[in-house]
Amino acid sequence: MHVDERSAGFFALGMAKATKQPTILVCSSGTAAANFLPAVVEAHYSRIPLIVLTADRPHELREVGAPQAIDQVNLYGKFVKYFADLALPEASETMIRYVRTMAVRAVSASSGASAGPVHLNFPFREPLTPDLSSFALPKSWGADKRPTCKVIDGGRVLSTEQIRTIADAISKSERPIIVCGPIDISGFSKSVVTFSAKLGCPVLADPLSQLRSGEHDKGLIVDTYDSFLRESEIAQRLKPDLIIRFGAVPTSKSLGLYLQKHSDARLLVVDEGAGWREPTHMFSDLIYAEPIQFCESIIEAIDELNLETASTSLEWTRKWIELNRTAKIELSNRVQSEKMNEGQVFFELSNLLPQGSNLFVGSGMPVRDLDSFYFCNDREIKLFSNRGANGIDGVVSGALGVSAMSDTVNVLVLGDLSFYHDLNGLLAAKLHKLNLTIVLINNDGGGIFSFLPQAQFAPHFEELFGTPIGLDFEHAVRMYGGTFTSTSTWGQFCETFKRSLREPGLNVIEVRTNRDENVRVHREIWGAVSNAIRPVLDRDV
Ligand SMILES: Cc1ncc(C[n+]2csc(CCOP(=O)(O)OP(=O)(O)O)c2C)c(N)n1
Ligand SMILES: [Mg+2]
Repeated sequence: MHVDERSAGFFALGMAKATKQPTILVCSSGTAAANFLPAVVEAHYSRIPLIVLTADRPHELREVGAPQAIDQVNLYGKFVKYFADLALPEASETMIRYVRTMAVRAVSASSGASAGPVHLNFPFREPLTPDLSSFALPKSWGADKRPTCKVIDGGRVLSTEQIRTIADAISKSERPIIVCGPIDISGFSKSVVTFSAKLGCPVLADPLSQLRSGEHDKGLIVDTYDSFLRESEIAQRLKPDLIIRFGAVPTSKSLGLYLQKHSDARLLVVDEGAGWREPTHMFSDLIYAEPIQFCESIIEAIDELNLETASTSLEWTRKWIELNRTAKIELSNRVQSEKMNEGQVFFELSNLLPQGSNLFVGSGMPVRDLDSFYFCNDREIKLFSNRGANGIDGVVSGALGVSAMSDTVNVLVLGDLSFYHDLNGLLAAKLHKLNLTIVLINNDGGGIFSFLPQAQFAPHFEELFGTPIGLDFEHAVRMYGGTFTSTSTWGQFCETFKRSLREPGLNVIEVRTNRDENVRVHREIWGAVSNAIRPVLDRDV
């Protein structure tokens, strides 16, 4: 139960992200249903299974001025994979069979690749009061509660011929890289690192690829590319001849520009959901295949055909690893200071988060700082973010939805505007007694915009982009029964953070920063990285 449907939508989305199972959202009619739209849009683009059940008026009361009635037919437009306007309920065997089969259809449509939202609209005639005292399954269902039918999906499997052709092309590459964007498939990390080891090539891993945490081998994983690919000479000289990309489009802008710069390299995009996710339009091959199976079958084909993979230049891979090592030393040293800076939150969290934690990260600077400062570690830590549509709405609810489904440490890091946007979402923490530590990076406005060229236009920048809101969030957090601590030093932050993990419920730790100062610190760090890595390019490694 959640009173605000907009928050409820994102809460359900968080639950579905955590379980990877379709989550059901139910509401009454009218704008209640319309408030699910932002979450439905995010579910569509991030491929999360949601089943939206909306109540509606019967046909004779539609579009004739009846109260709380809006046109709900195809309300979510093309953002749902399947829509049905169901028949009025009827206690006949045929109609019960019909509605149960619709349930199977909804589950199958929402969870089949690529997963996404579906919408079933239910008309009801008055009386609308349920008789809960006599609530029982209809007799015709009998003892058998199994679905009326099952859907058997063969999945996307490439033919031997297709695999061999791709394996042959891959094995000829001298300077391959693997790029992993946001992806969450159990077992993928292990499988892609085995694949990269076979090719002997580096893996550029977005934090949301889940590759930076866990027990798999990380010897070939590059987690600092965002900082060193900013250096145009480096980006120019690291010339790949083959790029194999998995998952959604990576967060890093410098990585995007790097890939665009090398448009002559062959770009293979592997997509289990048969989508079209490559904004540069530069893919040479769009491969619709399940990623784990893809990695395994290419390795098999390379072995079977005795293809020579040693063509990957050793120097090429060593150069990437050395650049990564050097950049990481510089980033780690520079980001740590007693006076708080935003990037340090993620650096500290990659050390502080215990085994099995969930870390949800908001849009704006947090997801970018996650990319820059959250480095590889061997603990199982699951990372979440709403990267389908990159909205700053529903972040609090998304994290609470994840927390509702997992009995572990749950942490959310987000900016002040994102926090404000979904303050209503905090109600779920109180009502459902959820555990969540929120690290609120409060720079009083949209810090991300200070990095853009419009930051130079002083007279209107603050009003149109910076948008400071000057709120003291402590009152709101206390209203929902949470604790609120503002921290000003790292010692204090770490101590408060560790304490919050021992104290159940909602705990908010505010880190106050300044947007101008934040840009200065980031540029200083990137400058230092650039100085440290340039010599590596010319050095024999
Ligand atoms: C619903 C929605 N409205 C507006 C935006 C545009 N937008 C992207 S980032 C951002 C600012 C975020 O500010 P904050 O959460 O404080 O994070 P910061 O950039 O300060 O780290 C805005 C307004 C968006 N992504 N989603
Ligand atoms: Mg902010």
